[in-house]
Amino acid sequence: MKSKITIVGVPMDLGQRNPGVNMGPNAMRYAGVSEYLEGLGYKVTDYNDIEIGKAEYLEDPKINLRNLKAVADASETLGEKVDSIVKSGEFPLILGGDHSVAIGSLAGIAKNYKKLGVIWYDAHGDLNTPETSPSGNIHGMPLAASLGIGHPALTNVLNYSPKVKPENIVIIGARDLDAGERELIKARGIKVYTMHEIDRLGMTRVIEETIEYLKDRTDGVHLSLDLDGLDPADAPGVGTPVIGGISYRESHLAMEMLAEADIITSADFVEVNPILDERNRTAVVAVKLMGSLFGEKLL
Ligand code: HAR
Ligand code: MN
Ligand code: MN
Ligand code: MN
Repeated sequence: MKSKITIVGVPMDLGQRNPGVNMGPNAMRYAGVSEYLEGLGYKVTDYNDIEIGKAEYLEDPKINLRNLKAVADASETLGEKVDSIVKSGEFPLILGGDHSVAIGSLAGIAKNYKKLGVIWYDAHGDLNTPETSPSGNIHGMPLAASLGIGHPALTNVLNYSPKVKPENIVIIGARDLDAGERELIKARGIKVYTMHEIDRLGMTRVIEETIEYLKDRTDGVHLSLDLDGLDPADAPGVGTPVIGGISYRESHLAMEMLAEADIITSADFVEVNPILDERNRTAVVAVKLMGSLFGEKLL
């Protein structure tokens, strides 16, 4: 793991409809993210928040993409910032914001890796396109966009596409997939550990297999952790909770195993919504998971 971490806050709420997720970065700051990671021996710089445009009053009814321009613009800004962080030899730690922020994260990161791996820790696949999306919400589309599938304003951030190949992706925690997403997973052969596999194999084996799968075929691995991958009992402050999720203990173990394997080269933690939360618990959970990811030992 790199010894320097640069935090970028992305107060993005335009990829979905619940107010409050724009306050996610500050919720994680109040949960002590910088101090905690410094306590683990890292040099932490908080770049503060990138600027987000305004919601659109008039939507184009022909395209099923809410706030396309503002989301695409923020993705370009974030992509450039993240690219410069990677080029300075620092670990980019992006705090969301709704999951549409991963479009910009991956745009900046993937420029620096020929074979970037992605672990998508999420209740959802985020593999929708304007054609398949039931909501028009862009936070349901970032993984598809990063594969080069969807509207050009989202697939071509930083003027290249795709950011990641289907065989270099592992989705963990899926339990709410739309019909078009299931088709895409099958057609492209994306590796998915749904809750069914997590129950049957246990998180230990799921992460062992994930590491084994990604280790040799990739030259860097981005962890995109959507807090709704966890069960709402452990992470209630999210906009689209789905029961039957991954526990805090399992997630904590997953992060420790990834730390031990030392394969993660960048990360985003997204969908923390303090308005929907209970006493900032979900932000605290996010920060604790970051501690484990960055190698915290109990003894
Ligand atoms: N699949 C649904 C849609 O496209 C719900 C997506 C919810 N997405 C997130 N990110 N919270 O995982 O609208
Ligand atoms: Mn997501
Ligand atoms: Mn999700
Ligand atoms: Mn532990």
